[in-house]
Amino acid sequence: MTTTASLRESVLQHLRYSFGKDPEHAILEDWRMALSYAVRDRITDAWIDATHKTYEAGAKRVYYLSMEFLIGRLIEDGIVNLELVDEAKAVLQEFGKDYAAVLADEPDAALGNGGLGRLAACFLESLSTLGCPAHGYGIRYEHGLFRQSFVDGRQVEQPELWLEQRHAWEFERPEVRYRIGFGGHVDTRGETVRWHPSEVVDAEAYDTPIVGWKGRWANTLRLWSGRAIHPFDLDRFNHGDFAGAAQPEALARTISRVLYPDDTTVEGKELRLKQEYFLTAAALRDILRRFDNQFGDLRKLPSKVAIQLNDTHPAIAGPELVRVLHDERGLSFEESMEIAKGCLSYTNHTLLPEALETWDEALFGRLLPRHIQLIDQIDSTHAKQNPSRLNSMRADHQVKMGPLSFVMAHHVNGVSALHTELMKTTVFEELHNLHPERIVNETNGVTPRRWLLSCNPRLAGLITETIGEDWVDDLEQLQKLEPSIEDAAWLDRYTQVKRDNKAELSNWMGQTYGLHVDPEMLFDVQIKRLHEYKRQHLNILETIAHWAEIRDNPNADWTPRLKLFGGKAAPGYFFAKDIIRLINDAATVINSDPVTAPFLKIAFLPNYNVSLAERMIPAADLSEQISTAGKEASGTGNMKFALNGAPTVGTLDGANVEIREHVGAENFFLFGMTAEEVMERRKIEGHARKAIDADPRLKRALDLIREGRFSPGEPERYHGITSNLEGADYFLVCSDFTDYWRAQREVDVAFKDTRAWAHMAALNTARSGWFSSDRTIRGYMGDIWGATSLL
Ligand code: NBG
Repeated sequence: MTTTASLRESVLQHLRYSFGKDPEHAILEDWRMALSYAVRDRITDAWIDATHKTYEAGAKRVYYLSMEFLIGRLIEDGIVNLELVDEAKAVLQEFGKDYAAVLADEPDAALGNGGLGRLAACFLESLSTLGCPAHGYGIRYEHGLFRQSFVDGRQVEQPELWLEQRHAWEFERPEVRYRIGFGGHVDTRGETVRWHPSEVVDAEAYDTPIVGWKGRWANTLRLWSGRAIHPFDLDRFNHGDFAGAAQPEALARTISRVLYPDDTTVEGKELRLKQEYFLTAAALRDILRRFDNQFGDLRKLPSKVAIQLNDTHPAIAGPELVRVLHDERGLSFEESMEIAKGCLSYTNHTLLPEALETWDEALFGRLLPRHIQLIDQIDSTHAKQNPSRLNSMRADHQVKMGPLSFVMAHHVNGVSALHTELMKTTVFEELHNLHPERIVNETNGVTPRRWLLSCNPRLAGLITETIGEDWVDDLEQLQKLEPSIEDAAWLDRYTQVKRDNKAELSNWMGQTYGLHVDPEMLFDVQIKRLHEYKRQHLNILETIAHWAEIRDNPNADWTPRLKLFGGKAAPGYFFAKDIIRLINDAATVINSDPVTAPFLKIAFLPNYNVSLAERMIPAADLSEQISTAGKEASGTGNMKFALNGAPTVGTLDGANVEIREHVGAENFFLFGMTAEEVMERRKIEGHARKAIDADPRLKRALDLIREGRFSPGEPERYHGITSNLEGADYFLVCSDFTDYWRAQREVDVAFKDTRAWAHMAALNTARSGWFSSDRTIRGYMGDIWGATSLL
């Protein structure tokens, strides 16, 4: 039987026996589910095989603990990795179903905020592609990141209901349940210490197989869901208290109800801490159960188990593992600490001080009374071992999760070369000096399967035709494109790919938002979470200044540009929400200006998520990576753009530095201050004012905003923004404006020469191979985990 015929048979089987439909009555969702199940069956075979192989080899397993997995849709991942694209299209076509529509029917699982969560998802896919035995552990949030819409330009948040439609990818594991406790008291009898929690919930497992390239291997993403121990109180029910009877279940579920919509500060303090402990405790219980079944001797734990803490969110893993080994399994405290340290490693993802987790000791002690004792013991042990140490992880009535993670980890890594160096001189300066071998760098990467092969089939096709398909899991092979880039005919094909991608995006924007743009314009894209350090306001200021200049001189030879934005602001981050509204307001005014319309358009696409990124990135001409230097730990969007042939306009920040090194300085539009210059500039009194006085364009843009040009009838609407920029301007928007403007005008000139531009774009593709998450994961396996591939 051909592959198409067998896929067809299994789709029809599922339609009939899993969903009780025949093709005549199946709705779109039935087709999507049946196709997903047919694909899932094939993944499941690889998955079960991989599990057997791991057991047989007695291999070390990697456990990636993360509060976020921004996996997006999975159907295309499965189809592409199993190389079933043509077959799936053929089967659907036979029944008159549109492949793209079926794929788009899957809800986008937004179980993450941004970079950290998407990185975790790319890592899972690379771990499978490389055949490294691994589990991702996270929380099965019923509501992922909120859905964003705009009302009068303002962000409005609605709950995300990804589980409302049927979800094809998870296997419920009701038999895998762990009891997780909170609160209560600690009993000490001589050497024996016991924690007696006052509140308990069950963590129930849901497994999603994550398949790698060509289906050679699949690992597990295990997500925990909160369940009540006694879900239903019959007694209360019988006394007529119907709502109360169901209360235990409702309360238990609260723990896995929402993803906190903020990747820099922590809200809903107590519930968030509960979530962190819930995830971590359940994962450790599961890890130890698996270890006990296979190996038994706890001293071997570090040689069989590598646990990666994705940021400090699961930092409680240190004291929890010590608690289990010491209190429950009877090892000495010192040995427990050593074993825990042998298993744990920690990735830092940000230097923003407000994002480094600390917990009020009263709250912490109330919720985790045994853990706070253990943290004190860990801290004093560390202090004893390092008599010169000045800073404790327990100061100012706080528990500091950064230092705790550092002390309990055998390795600590940053996510780009610059960020790693800055870690050593800022947040972890003292600990780094005490343990100079502990910090290592693992520059982030992105999976080429999703971020090129599936999202950009035209470009992937041209690449494969030119150099064969080995690049898909060996991305550095893209270098082999370089000779072709010197061939004008090839370059024209490369340009045509981009043109087609742009036409597709602009058609889609037209159909979806009634937004009509000329695909010949330069597509200038900034998509990421809204944050002052990412400086979407620098971008809109430059746009406004540019608009004013076009109006002054409408007959000049302007390069037509579409400014595209996407991104969500944390609901409580009012400044960021104002920036969104300003961009939308500016779009309303500028897009309806007949004088400038041929040259400048602005669009902020709502509800930015993984699926939208997959649409936008292949169509981008220019990638905006304009953070204040020193603030963006790495960035991963920057890599996706470069790979898809969009040169960067950017600062020397995060992985931009390495992107520029790889693609070549001449293929990168650099501007702005360096991290060092930023620190110096901040010391200059009135730096913003000086910058404004020196640049009439900047002054004019700020004046237009302040005077209400974009908020007619309410000039004060953006005075929060203008006064911030004219005053403190902590993120140095004004100081970097002039150089940003210069870089943008260089972009204008460069874009006019279509061939030269294509040359630059294509070199970005050819030289981005290093930014594969396969390379990153190999780095973690070798430098940190001591794990090997079983393929
Ligand atoms: C983010 C950084 C990004 C980085 C990703 C992944 C958090 C807390 N940090 O620069 O801001 O690319 O992590 O490492 O989400």
